[in-house]
Amino acid sequence: MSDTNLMASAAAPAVDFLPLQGTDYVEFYVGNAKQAAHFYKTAFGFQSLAYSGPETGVKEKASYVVRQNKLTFVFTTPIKNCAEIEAHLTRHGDGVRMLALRVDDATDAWEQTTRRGGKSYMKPVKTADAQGEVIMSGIHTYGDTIHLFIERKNYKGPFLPGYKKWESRYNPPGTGLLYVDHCVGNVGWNQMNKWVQFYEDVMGFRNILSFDDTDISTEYSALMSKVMSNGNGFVKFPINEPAEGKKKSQVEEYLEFYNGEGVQHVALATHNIIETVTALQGRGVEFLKIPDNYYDTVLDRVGAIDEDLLPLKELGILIDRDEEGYLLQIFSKPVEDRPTLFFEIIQRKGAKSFGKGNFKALFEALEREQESRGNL
Ligand code: TYF
Ligand code: FE
Repeated sequence: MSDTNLMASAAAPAVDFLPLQGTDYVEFYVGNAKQAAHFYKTAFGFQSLAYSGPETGVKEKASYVVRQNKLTFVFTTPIKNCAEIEAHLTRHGDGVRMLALRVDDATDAWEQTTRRGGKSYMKPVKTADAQGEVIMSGIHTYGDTIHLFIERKNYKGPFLPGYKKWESRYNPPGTGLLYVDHCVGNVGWNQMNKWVQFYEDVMGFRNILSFDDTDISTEYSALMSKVMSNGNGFVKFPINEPAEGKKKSQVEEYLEFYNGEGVQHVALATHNIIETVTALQGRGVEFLKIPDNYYDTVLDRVGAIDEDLLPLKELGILIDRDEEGYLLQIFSKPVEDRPTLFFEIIQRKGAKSFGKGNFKALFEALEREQESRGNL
């Protein structure tokens, strides 16, 4: 990973055939949506937004929608005769099923992507209620993960037709989480370039950064990674694949326990990482522990920063710098019992990169966790 290449000038299609307005929502398939929604309200500071289930005429599944600023999470669980979700749960445990992207025209998004080889998950479908109409379509990506295209410009309801507003008397305060910065996919051995090609050809993304398998990967958790970005940079999908190293790759551990490819981490942006992580830790969110000596030399590497070093050290927040500025980031432990999905909290102060300078400290911390699970 000593060979990071900024490729801001990489050829992009002349016309963006898939204009994206950002991440609309992330939908998780879980074993118990009622409890998952409670956890994300309590621990992460989301607010109740909408609900769909038997009480709204949907018999086979229940979905709870929570929101914090521009972040919307949906937790869906099977109730009865719901083979698709049951199969997903049996195979993967709790995990991300849908990365839903906001578009102006979901019919065009589906036509553009399926014409270029995208495999359809859902043809454009219009749903409506008294609050207006929504058009949704979708295609498959890596593993069992789906990209939905959501056109909601003619909709005023709380979430989607079929959902009712979820009024709750339990409204814990927010933690300053703002929006999805990026979503990382773990793919199988030698599959990274196939998926890079998919994002380029089918979705019109370009490769803006690459981390390759060099000296560091022989000492620490080995992986290769390429960051894919859409035209306006609102949607960024790094793709990891495992690499041979001295020890079992963290990506390999994920693939084993998720039983295949899937979303590894979702990075959530904040404007004040010290306040956000203080709140999250106070509510029981667990983060990877970075050794204190990281902070002895970090300012020699990144130079002056606006924040005091002491709170960053106490919280375990990592710092990195690129040509355009710096960033602050921290990684949660896996949020379920399988060592699969985790969250990153990130505050960008100009930097557009992903924290390459922290990979050594981060991967050592990840390895200690892997070792504690007996999976190294
Ligand atoms: O998204 C990224 O690229 C960074 C770094 O398993 C990273 O957050 C890369 C691989 C990984 C964990 C973090
Ligand atoms: Fe990340």
